[in-house]
Amino acid sequence: MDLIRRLGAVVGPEHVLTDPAVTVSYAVDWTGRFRGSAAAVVRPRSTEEVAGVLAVCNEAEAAVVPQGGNTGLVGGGVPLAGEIVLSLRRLDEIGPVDTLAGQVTAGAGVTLAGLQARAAAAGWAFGVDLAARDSATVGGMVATNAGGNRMMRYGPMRAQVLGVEAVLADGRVVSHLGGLAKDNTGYDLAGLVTGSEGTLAVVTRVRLRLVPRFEHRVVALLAVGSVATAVEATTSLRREVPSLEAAELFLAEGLALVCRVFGLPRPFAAEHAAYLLVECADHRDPEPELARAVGRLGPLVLDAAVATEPARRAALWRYREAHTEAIATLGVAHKLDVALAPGSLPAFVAEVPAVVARAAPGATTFLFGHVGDGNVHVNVVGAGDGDEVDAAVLGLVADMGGSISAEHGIGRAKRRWLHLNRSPVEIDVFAAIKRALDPRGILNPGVLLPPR
Ligand code: 2HG
Ligand code: ZN
Repeated sequence: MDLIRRLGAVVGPEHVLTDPAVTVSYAVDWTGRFRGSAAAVVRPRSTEEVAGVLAVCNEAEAAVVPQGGNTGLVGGGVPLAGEIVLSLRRLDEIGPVDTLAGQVTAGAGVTLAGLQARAAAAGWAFGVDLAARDSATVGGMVATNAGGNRMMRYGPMRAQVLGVEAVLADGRVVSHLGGLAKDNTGYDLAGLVTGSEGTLAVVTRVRLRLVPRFEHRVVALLAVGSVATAVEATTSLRREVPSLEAAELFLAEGLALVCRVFGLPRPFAAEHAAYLLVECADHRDPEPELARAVGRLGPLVLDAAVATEPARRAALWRYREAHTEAIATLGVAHKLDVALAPGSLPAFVAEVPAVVARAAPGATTFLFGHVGDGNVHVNVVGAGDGDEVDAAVLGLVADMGGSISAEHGIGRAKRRWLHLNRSPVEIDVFAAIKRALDPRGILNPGVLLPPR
């Protein structure tokens, strides 16, 4: 096929993969819910090669699905209809840390763990962290505006991005990597591309701000009697503990599953309804400050485990971070990543299981998430291939004034329900921006917006 030959001329024939036995892993998402096929997987090594690939695809009007570490959970990075996969993983160069500015420039294919290691070696840290750190890549995290578990302190990916280099659908390159903290010279293209899920441009390099690297950390796992208590405790800790950087929630059923699947010891002798995991970090030991604030919560806290030593801290985090993998052992999960105002969160969590049971009798619901951001991950297993459960849960979210996508994006999974959160005028504006940047509609068609 002429297109394949032309792509080979840009990146080298050995970086255009067409053998289905090889491309298959690029054509299915981590959960197994979104599965398709790729006409080819193209693996460029530089911005120039990405530009060449897109120019060829645009001319041929061939649809392109950009892909990073393929850790997305809404089907936004997998080809479902024989598209070309543009894998950015080989763009894995990371520049030296600018220690005076506290910034670094990273290629789209750099993993989050690689970025974190580079920052740490220079005495800095990166503000976003998430469980898929070893596979998730900077480009994908920018494209989805990833949130993660420190968002309450440092904001999402968008708050770390000072500039991007990106390739437009027609192969032209926009590059704004100067990293000036103050730069009001027109439209914020980096902000626009961040969170656009590969539909407006392909991010190739990013200028990122770094945050202080704290030597002292404390993690506490608090057992509480209800989600309402977890929300209330989180608010108190936010108000009283400036070093607080994470507040995560999980429930009795999720903990029992994690302990069973991974053979972990239960953290407490008794079972409790809800668990709040908090982490504080500072240049001086934050433990006394956290202990005082937890003490003031009094009888709201039914039991507590505290850790400062790294292995012990990681062991407490594992109860929360292992939820995703533990649930995956039960089957393909419908993943509904939603956000509610703190005042609505307890009622939402209480109502979801009944809503799920009506939509998919016999399905099992697990709820966990980033309570500090009002972000709950509703995971439903045993709901079959249909999307009745998605419709029911997202409808409830919208009725309660929440967001149908807190941090994972819209992708293909939630496109049908975008109207629950966005007005017809907003969706028109989205479509106009899409037409302006990608007039032939080759970039990630069917993701976020309806296909043309
Ligand atoms: C997390 O917070 C991730 O662990 C994954 O966002 C959530 O598996 C999920 O639903
Ligand atoms: Zn999450």
